[in-house]
Amino acid sequence: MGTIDLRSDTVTLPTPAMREAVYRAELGDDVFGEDPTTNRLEKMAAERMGKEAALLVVSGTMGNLVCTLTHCRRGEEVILGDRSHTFLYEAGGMSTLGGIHPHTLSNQPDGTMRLEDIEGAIRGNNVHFPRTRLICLENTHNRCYGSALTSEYIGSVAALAKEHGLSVHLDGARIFNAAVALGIDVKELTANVDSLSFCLSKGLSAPVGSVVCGSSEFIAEARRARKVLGGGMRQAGVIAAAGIKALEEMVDRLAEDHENARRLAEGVAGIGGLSIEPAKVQTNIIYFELDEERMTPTELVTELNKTGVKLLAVGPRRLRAVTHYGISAKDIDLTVKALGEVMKAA
Ligand code: TLP
Repeated sequence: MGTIDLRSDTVTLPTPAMREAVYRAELGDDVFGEDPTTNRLEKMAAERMGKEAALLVVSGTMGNLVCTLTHCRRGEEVILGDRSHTFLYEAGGMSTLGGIHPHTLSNQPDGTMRLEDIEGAIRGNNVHFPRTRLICLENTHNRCYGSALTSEYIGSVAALAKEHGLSVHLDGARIFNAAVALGIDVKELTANVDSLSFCLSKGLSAPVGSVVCGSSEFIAEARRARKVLGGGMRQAGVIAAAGIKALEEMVDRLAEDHENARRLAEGVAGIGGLSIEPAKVQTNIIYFELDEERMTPTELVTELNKTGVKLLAVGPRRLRAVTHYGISAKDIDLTVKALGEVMKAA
């Protein structure tokens, strides 16, 4: 059997339609605003998200950083979850490059932060304190089981932010997974945030790229922040062309990934020594625990690799699997079989 790579949806390869679109893309210099394909993608993304404007960036990490740098000045503070990607996995960019102070609050298992915790974290006007400027949310929430934040929750956070003169940024790396899982238009999830970043290169399978969306004024400033980070790209249409196909052709099929994630969770639940709550699986990310001490997650991953199945060990007892374009129901069944055999042999 070939490799079944469940480490991340970032491993997805461009579709034949994307390769064709890249080949045929009309190009120009995007720093002069003259790349027609990038302009088309940005217009399309802004419309899709219900925002005035959009900006193509290299990665989700750059998207979140560009937005944070645009919202905040040095010494200002961002409220965000302690399990958020921005806090855990973006190399501390906001403080390294922006002098911006992260204020973390507990993420609940469903990826939310309690409204009362957020309200309690907003600083008063006191010379001892940094100034609170921004609240960041993540949807779907990677470390919180790929859970989807609802539009009602996002609306409540945005109302709180407004009351206190703060802005809201959404790390929507997998925002389309959330919209598909909730069965709603993605605009309902973005309507109340001031900025968002979403990824073309995860479940949507484009090779590179994320898009930042917001007001025209915000995006004009974000374009400067992107330039500061060295992210002004020239014939960026080679990236944007695949992104256009991603938006046109790859969104609705995410439901299949969610179905496969549930199938995998149910399979894992039936294997002795592994535990998971399949009911928690809402989108394409599953986490499960290795209960027994006879093996570490890293050892399990190594053994499983020998069968052609790749997973990620993400904690002292925890593993992660992510379904995506290129993973079929049959691959899931093979994975469950391989996992069962490795656990039995251990
Ligand atoms: N997540 C990656 C790893 O970095 C963990 C993954 O495999 O899931 N926001 C969220 C919610 C993300 O999950 C990621 C990537 C990013 C931002 C960053 O995107 P990139 O990798 O494009 O910088």
